[in-house]
Amino acid sequence: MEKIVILTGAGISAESGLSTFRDEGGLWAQHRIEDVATPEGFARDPALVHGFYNARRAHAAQAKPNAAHSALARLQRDWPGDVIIVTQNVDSLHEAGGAEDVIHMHGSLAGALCAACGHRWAAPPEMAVGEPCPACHAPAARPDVVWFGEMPYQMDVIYDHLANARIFASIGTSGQVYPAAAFVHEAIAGGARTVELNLEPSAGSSSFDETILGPATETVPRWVNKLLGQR
Ligand code: BV8
Repeated sequence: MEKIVILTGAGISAESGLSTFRDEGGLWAQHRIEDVATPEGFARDPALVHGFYNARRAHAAQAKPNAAHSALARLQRDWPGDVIIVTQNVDSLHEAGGAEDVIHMHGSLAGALCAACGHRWAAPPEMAVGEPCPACHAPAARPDVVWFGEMPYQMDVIYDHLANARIFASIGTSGQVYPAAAFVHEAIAGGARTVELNLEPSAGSSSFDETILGPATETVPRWVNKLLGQR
């Protein structure tokens, strides 16, 4: 049966009250990427970076999944084939909305990682500089997120899904960060039909067969109904 692969970005969580990166007043308007989303920035000022992620972890903990998150969970449940959700987001709203096996290619606020031994554990609400790793006790704990210049997670699994997708949908992403921004080309190479659902055209809109503009809480449930009704 047809496999659907869905890439999501910050725009799908915008209506849950979480800031996007590049919209007006977004996260990158408040902080320089180099300072808070690179390994060099973390080495230079770990307190600033922990503060940045502690604030986002607190906001994400208060946020509720919206109609777009739950519509994708419904698609996963009711579509006769596989529905793979790959998210660039580090919040857990897809899971809170009922989605399963979500691939967090840029990591997650819920995770902590030891930069010394690679051990992973559930992140506390607040992480502090020099926090010891529960496994090797080195003061090397960091948020388990993928910074610029670092390898996104599960890329081989993602490329395999893209090669076998019949439908590829990109939801709520500006298409400016790689390798995620190139997934549409992988999907096209595999013969998929491609659709973009976004508030405004993204950097990669011209590559898609179809672009559906509007807020995700309106466009995603309508798109899911069409797919399920159409079946
Ligand atoms: C890599 C961390 C090698 C977690 C993030 C030069 C030097 C060094 C590197 C590079 C370089 N040039 C290119 C690169 C690669 C670099 C890159 O792409 N840079 C860009 C800036 C040019 N990428 C990397 O370094 C990546 N690693 O390349 O490793 C490699 C290569 C190939 C294969 C394997 C390995 C690592 C990238 C990950 C960086 N980490 N975040 C965190 O803090 O969250 S990136 C950050 O941007 C988030 O992860 C976010 O998900 C991502 C993309 O942003 P969006 O989700 O798209 O959000 P944005 O605000 O941009 O857009 C929101 C969209 O939603 C808008 O279009 C808006 O219209 C829409 N919207 C708003 N409201 C709504 C809505 N849509 C619908 N409804 C609404 N209501």
